[in-house]
Amino acid sequence: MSQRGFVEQWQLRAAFARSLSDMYGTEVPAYTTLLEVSHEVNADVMAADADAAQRLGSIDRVTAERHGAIRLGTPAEMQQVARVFGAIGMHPVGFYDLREAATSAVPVVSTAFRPIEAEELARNPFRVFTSVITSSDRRFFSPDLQQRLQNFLGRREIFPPELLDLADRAEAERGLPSDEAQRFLELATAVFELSPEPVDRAWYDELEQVSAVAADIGGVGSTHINHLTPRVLDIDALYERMQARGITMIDDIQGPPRWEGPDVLLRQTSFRALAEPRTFRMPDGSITQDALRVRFGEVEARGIALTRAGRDIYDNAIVEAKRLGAERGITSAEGRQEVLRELWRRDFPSTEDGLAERGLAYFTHGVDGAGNPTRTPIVYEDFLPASAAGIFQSNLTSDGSKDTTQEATALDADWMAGALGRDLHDPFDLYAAQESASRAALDHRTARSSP
Ligand code: OOG
Ligand code: NI
Repeated sequence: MSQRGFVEQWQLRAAFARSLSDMYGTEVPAYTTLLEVSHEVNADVMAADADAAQRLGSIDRVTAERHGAIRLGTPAEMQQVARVFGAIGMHPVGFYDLREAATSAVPVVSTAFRPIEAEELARNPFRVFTSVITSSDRRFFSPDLQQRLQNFLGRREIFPPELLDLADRAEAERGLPSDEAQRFLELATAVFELSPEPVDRAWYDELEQVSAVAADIGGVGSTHINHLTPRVLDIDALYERMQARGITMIDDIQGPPRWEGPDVLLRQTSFRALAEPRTFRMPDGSITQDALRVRFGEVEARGIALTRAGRDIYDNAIVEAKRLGAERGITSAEGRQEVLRELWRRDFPSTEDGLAERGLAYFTHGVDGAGNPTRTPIVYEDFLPASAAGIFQSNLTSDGSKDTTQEATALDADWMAGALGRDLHDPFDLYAAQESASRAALDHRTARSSP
């Protein structure tokens, strides 16, 4: 029970997710359509079979579930955002190198902030995919451009000191008194609003030559939420209904195919980035109106978390599907789904039992009311680099440029942990710990109840 007038971390997290969602809905009206259609689809899936629909999380959790995506400029900004997320019980998990996963120029590396304990995820699973520009990577930025980019980024202040102070208090005290909680929510939401400040046209365009993502991050004096993604229980139905409402979707649903066996990992799709009015300062000092297309609307369906062995099968299947698709001259999204289904039928067991027996997925173990053993799949809480790259790319207006004769800067999970000044959790370790905790609790129970 929360003490009167004190807002606990999970309540702050849930309130922040709602506040961002309300703000983003006023900025991007198509997002509101996406939410409406998601609710319709989820209601239909629930009506058809409520138990099956809630196999991977209660409908309350799924309805409130969102992930955000943000893009930052420097290790210092990453460290600050980690304090803001730390305040609301979200911790950095996983390292994603989109420079390698993307074929067009996407000069970022990323992590995801999210709750890491099962109870916290059940209370509110809000997560944010957080990327930082790799300004030291010579394939994208010359020494001169790197210097100017770093100077520009070094001058901006994204997180006001008052917000960071409140964040540190909330993290230390595991929540905030309600007045301070309110202030924290206001300040934190404002950080991710689209700024009306004029954008320096020449600087933005120079960065856009390198990469639209670089311009979106380093071409402006603030940051903004790029997308906010609801979870649906039937992503194919959602895709069709969005198209029927006249909203243009990207060609594919990324990730695993729709098939008759268990859903694993994550399936995602998005509507195309929309033209949004922005103000520019031209080289002659005049102010003009134009539009930018950087923000899009994404939606996702979640499946069972795979072990490393399961993940290897997944990664190989995605690569092989690409190769087969090219070899067979396949050009349609449905054709690509067919190839994936063929590989899934070949490589993945068609039942949860099969996944468990072959050690390909994570489950918790328990007993039901009658003392019979039960096994419940653990839902995948993370992201997929190939899908993330696909989503980034399908929404870029140009490929940008990447000088592949240059050496890549080595940036890895350790670099990310150093930038954040915090431990970076490994997603596989978290799922494995959850599985073994459930086994330990079960052994304990069995030991107690045996004579
Ligand atoms: C992040 C793209 C990745 C996902 O769901 O995989 C992502 C971005 O566009 O900033 O959000
Ligand atoms: Ni996303």
